Amino acid sequence: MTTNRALLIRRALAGAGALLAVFSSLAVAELGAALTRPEAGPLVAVGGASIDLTPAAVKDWAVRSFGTDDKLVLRAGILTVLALSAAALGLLALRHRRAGALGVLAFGAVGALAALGRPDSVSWTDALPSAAGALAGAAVLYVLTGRLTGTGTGTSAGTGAGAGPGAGAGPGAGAGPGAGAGMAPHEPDGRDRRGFLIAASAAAVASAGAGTLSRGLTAARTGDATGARAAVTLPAPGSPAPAIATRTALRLPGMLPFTTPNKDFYRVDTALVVPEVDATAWRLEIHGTGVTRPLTLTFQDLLEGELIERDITLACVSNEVGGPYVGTARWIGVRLADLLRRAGVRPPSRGGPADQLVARSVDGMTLGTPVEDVMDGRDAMLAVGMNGEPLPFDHGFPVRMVVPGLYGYVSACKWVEDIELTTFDAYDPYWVRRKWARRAPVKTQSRIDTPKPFARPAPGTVMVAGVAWAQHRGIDRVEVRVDDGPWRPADLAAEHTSDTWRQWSLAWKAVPGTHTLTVRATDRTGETQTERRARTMPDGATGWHSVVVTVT
Ligand SMILES: Nc1nc2c(c(=O)[nH]1)N[C@H]1C(S)=C(S)[C@@H](COP(=O)(O)O)O[C@H]1N2
Ligand SMILES: [Mo]
Repeated sequence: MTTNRALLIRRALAGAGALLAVFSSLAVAELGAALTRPEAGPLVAVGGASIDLTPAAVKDWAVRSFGTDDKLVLRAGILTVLALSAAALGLLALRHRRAGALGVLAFGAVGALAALGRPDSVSWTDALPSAAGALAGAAVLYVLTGRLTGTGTGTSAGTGAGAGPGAGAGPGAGAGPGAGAGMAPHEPDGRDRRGFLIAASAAAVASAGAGTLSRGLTAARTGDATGARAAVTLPAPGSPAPAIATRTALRLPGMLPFTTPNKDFYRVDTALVVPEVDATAWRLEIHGTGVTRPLTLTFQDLLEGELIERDITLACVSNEVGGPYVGTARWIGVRLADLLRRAGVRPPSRGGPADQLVARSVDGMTLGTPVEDVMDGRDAMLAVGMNGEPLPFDHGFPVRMVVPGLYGYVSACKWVEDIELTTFDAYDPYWVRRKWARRAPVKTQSRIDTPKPFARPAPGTVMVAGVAWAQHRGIDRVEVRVDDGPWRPADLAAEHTSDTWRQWSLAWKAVPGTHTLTVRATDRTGETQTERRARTMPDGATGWHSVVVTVT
């Protein structure tokens, strides 16, 4: 009974010790990362590697289910795996102390390899944070389990079996006068809980210190980047966007604003740490096949260029029918086609040898865009501003691409630092390697924003309203159907430009009962949205958006 209990306690302490070892190693590793490169920390590196290794379907599901919280969920998942492995390592260490410590080192090796394998890793030093963390964690586990197995060395303090909860009945309970002197022999069964607690507290305090320090360093770094961003003044664009007319932006209750505020703009990317690029050190290289004059541009070069300002609706290929990953912003930037011409690039239709433009971001993401689309006269740009301010960090500061009419994953590279002209045959960028389509023009879509699903409006006139988009083709017609009734034309708000979504509304005479409202749009090429349901993979969802409401 007592032995059983003692064993249980020892196991529990071993588990706790191993958890502490993991905590220490993460704290030390994150401190190392804060001192060198935040992206080289094990959580970020392993998280990033898992994102890259996750099958596209699962990733798509994660984006759909958790939205922008997908990264939080991933982090929680990694920590859970670590905690469970720690418990196992703790038990192992009770029997084989070295093996336990080696186990921690193995986890460190995973972190180090993940860090070195990241596409943005440029130096072997990226392995250092994980290595340092693993050594610290292994040492903590080794020392702590030593206290539990009686093989500990050095300054163990004590007798105190009585310190454990519920162990008061045994002989030698309570701290005798000799306790803490560091000379007392171990208990006969080799337990040294007091020594364990002292060592554990020391490790906990040191780790918490390391954690706090790394947070402080990260905050200081963020402060610098934020300061640099705040110091940016966007010049007035030479070619401003037309004002948004009141007949363009309906003001109906339940409808989203025509221009999506930055704080509400959807965010989809693989970055676990949002890159905080120092705009003053930023450079963009334009080079590759058919480039006769390679360019290196600074942020200042772009600001001093001819700036255009355009309202453009951006959509994600992972957006399901009726989904939220679409938004409209007022972008300021430099025409990408102008820069490409300066570099000597000709589009394929003029005999240029490159048909794909691969944009690469500071975090190693690659997106491939048809050169023809970028140079066909549309407002493809390197954007520096979003809704009147420099790009938010989340949305690509200092510079990102925006190309009207294409899904984000084939056009909208954030934190871009390199543009290479190549061919679709020669290179598959990130998402294409994960089975998404090479070319992905935005599909014509429409969405009911009000009433909300399962709303219970009163009978009488109910405003049905929403948005429709077919960037760069434009929306010509939106129709709404109640149950299986006839399609009725909705009232279209004025078109702002063919690159933006178009709002629509319909006054519906609602009669009691449960009804299904369905919407479909027709773009200016005359093509009506297909009813056929397609998944987001590989080139965007199709189907009609429906909302079920009960009129009472
Ligand atoms: N560097 C980088 N750029 C990126 C991505 C990314 O993961 N990394 N995601 C792309 C995708 S899939 C989309 S839909 C848009 C989203 O841009 P937003 O987050 O500003 O809305 O960015 C694109 N640009
Ligand atoms: Mo996307």
